[in-house]
Amino acid sequence: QRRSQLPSFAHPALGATLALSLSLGAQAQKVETISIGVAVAQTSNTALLGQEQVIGAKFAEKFLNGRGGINGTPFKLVFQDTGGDEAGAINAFQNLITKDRVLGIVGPTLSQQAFASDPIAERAKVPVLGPSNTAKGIPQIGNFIARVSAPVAVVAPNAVRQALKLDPKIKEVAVLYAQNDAFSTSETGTFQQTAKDQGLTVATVQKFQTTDTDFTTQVTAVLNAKVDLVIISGLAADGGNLVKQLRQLGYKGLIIGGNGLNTSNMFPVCQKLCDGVIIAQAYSPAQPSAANQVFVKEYTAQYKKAPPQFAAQAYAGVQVMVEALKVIDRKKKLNTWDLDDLRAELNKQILLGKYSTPLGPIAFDKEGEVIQKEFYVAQIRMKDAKTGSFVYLK
Ligand code: 1QQ
Repeated sequence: QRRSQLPSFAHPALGATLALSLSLGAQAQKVETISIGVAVAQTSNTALLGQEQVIGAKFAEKFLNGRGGINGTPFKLVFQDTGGDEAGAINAFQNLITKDRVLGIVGPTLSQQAFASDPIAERAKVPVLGPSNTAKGIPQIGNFIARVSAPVAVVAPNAVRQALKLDPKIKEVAVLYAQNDAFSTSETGTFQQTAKDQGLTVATVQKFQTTDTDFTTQVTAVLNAKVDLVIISGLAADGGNLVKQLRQLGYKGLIIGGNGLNTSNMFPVCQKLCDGVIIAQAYSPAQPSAANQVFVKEYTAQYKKAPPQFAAQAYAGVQVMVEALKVIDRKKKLNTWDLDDLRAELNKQILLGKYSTPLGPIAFDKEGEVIQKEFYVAQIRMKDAKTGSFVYLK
């Protein structure tokens, strides 16, 4: 009962006056540095995914500033670690909005976090680009929320179709998902529907938690169901352990991993037993656009490996913000704007633009959903316990 804790003089009208004058005070803020916030997981198990986003964003900062930044003025990325949970994402967003005064935010890592933190940016009228939020319903959180990460509904079915291409005899499927994660519950819905649409029988559906480490119960159920395909929607640590335990206990068939398993940072978890896992991709280093080919060339020169999906998407998120800011700056120099107005203008411009990114040409619909054409499927190939790669399938 918050209301009863208010001091007796706190009349609602007084509260409104106070809030108004505070927001007027904030509006007087001019834009001094061109700061873009990056709120991704740098710690916790979610950092297995977030680390690649940090690399992709930092690469964008260096690469795009090297090519003139915002019409000759460099921009700055401000990183705030979200950790792996909702509270961490909320805290990172609040810091970026009120302390760092960023123009827009690329983040957070998980859809589970986005459903908690994006409403904060929406209320503050700060544009957000989700770099990896793929659950159903993300752009619909609000007018200031868009994403460069194509939704599970369009990405995930590609993995099932590819599995059937590799083995047309597949009939029975086991589906497993992390029930405490919004992305995983969204993705498993798509996987289960796609399996049925492809004429497959979902023989068993098993649930787990992203914090689980022992999957004996679920693996036993999968083995008893005698399936020829296993489809996992979880995150990297739990997903990797699940793959490992499926193989250790004797499962021999194909495994599809969802987007949460889409990182080589999972290799230390399942090691050689990661081999063969099929994962749909919203990015390919082979995408032939000039924007992607120069990105791949310079990224590979710097990191000695091809860019992974999460790095490419984080790069694209920063790139979209930068290109939208360039357009605005050409009409009215960024340092002459007031912060609130520029944030609102940036949001408008993001949605209006068309962008040549490493993901291929992208744009946004009026809700902020990414419009992207090309998707791919890759398969993990382990050379030994430590080293492996994602091999793109035809
Ligand atoms: C989401 C995801 C994650 C697995 C990406 C890191 O797709 O949470 O929406």
